[in-house]
Amino acid sequence: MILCPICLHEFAWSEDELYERTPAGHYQRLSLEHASGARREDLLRAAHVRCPAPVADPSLEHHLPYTYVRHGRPLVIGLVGGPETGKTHLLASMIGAIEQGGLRPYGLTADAVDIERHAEYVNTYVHPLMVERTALSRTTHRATAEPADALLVNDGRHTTAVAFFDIAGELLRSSTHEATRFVPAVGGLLFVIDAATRSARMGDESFRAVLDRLPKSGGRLDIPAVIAVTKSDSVRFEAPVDTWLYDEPDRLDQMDVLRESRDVYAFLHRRGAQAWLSPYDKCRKCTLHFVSATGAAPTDGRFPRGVRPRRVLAPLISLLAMTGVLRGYPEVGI
Ligand SMILES: Nc1nc2c(ncn2[C@@H]2O[C@H](COP(=O)(O)OP(=O)(O)O)[C@@H](O)[C@H]2O)c(=O)[nH]1
Ligand SMILES: [Mg+2]
Ligand SMILES: [Zn+2]
Repeated sequence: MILCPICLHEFAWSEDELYERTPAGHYQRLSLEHASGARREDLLRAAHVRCPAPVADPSLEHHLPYTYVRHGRPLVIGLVGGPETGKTHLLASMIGAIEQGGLRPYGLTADAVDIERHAEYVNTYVHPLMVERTALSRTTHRATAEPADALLVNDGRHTTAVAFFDIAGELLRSSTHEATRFVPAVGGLLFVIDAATRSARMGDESFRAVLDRLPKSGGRLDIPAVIAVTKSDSVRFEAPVDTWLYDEPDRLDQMDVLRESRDVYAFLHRRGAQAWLSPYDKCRKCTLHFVSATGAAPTDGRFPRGVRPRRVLAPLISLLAMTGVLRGYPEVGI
């Protein structure tokens, strides 16, 4: 049985039903009947398996690479935070940074799980933000249980599908809404806090909605979590935010993550934002980060001087390390 990282449908698959992708982007049945040895391996590397989940519309049909199906379960990462905290911009900025090779310093490469869907995500979110310099409108946000994007992350030996879910905070309070279907499958949590907010009310609710729904042992959650304080550009003149934001190394090291976590904790604590720290209290493994998805606030829906993301991959790197996708990067204990 495998878990589809695109729709979270669980299904069994067999080698007799493989597909290949044509240059035009269609999928057709692939026969391995007369292939053996190296030729067979070659065909398998490019083969796909069709996800049998029923879809409302044929364009939603999707295929998973055989390389993924062979390697097991996806890592499902859920972005959690109240409305307008900056989740959608942060994710677009993270995927943009990955597209630009941001995982390479860690020895990781990334490919699309589904080429068409990834391209659609890039065209709808990443490109408008990074290239056209426009702020993403709320109307582009979908309220379904589909992940925003899914990538195959490879460390040279293992491939893991990493699926990102960006769900509107208000929907998380309902345990029956379609959009919250990802919650039980989640393997990593990315809690998003707006650096400029003073009120802890909404964030607290969406955080609690998720934290309450996940199984705990000894009162605590074993799912690794990160807290990303986004829009940190809006508090950039406050020490020590400035040093973290504008002094970004190519490759994070352990001590940096530890020191940054302490600084973010102190920053939130000082603002009386204890409610925001609940993931830190509830999750056994949790690191904290200052990030900026855009580098500045938009003016009339645009970023006239371009979008300059800061430290957007740090929370992801920490999650990949804590979940074991990124090996040889020992965990931080805070
Ligand atoms: N200053 C600043 N504004 C941001 C940043 N990221 C997002 N925003 C703005 O915050 C608002 C909400 O962002 P959005 O990603 O839609 O929030 P979501 O509802 O949590 O998905 C939008 O107006 C964005 O332009 C950032 O890093 N810095
Ligand atoms: Mg959003
Ligand atoms: Zn599926």
